[in-house]
Amino acid sequence: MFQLKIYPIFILFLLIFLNTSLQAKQLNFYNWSDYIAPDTIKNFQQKTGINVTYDVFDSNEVLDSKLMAGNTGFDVVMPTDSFLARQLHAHIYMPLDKDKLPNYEHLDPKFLKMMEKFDPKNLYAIPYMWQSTGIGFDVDKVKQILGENVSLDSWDLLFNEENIKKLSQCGVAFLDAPSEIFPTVLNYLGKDPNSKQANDYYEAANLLTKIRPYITYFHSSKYINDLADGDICVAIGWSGDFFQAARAAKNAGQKKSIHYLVPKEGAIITFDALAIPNGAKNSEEAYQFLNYLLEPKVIANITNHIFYPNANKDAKPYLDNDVITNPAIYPPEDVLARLFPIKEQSPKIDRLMVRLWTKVLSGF
Ligand code: N2P
Repeated sequence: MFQLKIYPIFILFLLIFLNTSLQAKQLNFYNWSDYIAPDTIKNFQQKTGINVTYDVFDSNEVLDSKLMAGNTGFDVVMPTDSFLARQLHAHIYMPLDKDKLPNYEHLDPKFLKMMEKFDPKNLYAIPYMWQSTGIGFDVDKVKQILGENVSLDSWDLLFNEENIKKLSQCGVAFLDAPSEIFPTVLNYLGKDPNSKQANDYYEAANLLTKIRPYITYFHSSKYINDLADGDICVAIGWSGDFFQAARAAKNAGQKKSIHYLVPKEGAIITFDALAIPNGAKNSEEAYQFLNYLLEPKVIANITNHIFYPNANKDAKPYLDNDVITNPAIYPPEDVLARLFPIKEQSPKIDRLMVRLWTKVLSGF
């Protein structure tokens, strides 16, 4: 009798135990598109047994609205510096327990210092890669259209109406990112790229509206393949993406010379950082993943694939020679001196940028 009663309870406990211990550990990672090596996630899964659900975005504005709405289910996300600062003011991230990140010591103190402007005392985020926002173009096509002797060193290439009008024949793409295009245009107009004056943004919007008819599309990731395939010939985009475009063209057997330019007037420099949203269900797995990404060999392998410089001081020996010696990936001092950061803006200016952007896009 006694045995009969205890038996089903025992089975039940055994089943519950087996179920929890056999349940695969999980991690939900939301990353920029084209921003990791093809084998990074697979290697991490093999090493740890943690199953990774991987999803991508190509816009800070999209990531931000998801995070602000809450309950995303993401355990690790990757905002860009000024968006991170704004999100930190909204208290949406967990402070990092550095004891769980023994590889944190590999980070370059120089980059941690830069990140402090956005994440004071580096409490919440880990710098991953950095970039500039410049112009990528198919050299032959641009020269064909603008002439062999055209000087390819200025934002005039796109912001001068005569030039962009001609280039529109072969296709022009702009990032769909008001947070980056407005500061870029303000800087071109000789204004503070982080201006707090509403009038400056109206002026930038006027310029954009004037050239709007010649912009084939606004999109923040499509330009990589389109440039490689010859569907466009010039784009405003993020530095590493253009080397990915050049690789795609080469792999497709095309003899194309895709160049990246930080124009003489200057360009934006941004850092992307890894952070764990509050309420993440798999924070232990998130720590394991962050610590994995901080391994010099792992992060070097990523840089070798995506052509963005990372923030890890011990990764250099593992970088491919043509990556570390490429001045467009690891820029020399005179180029670095032309780069300027974007600061966190007031909500008023943020709203103005978004409003003007909608108008520019619709062409009115
Ligand atoms: C990669 C995008 C780079 C990150 N496609 C932009 N902050």
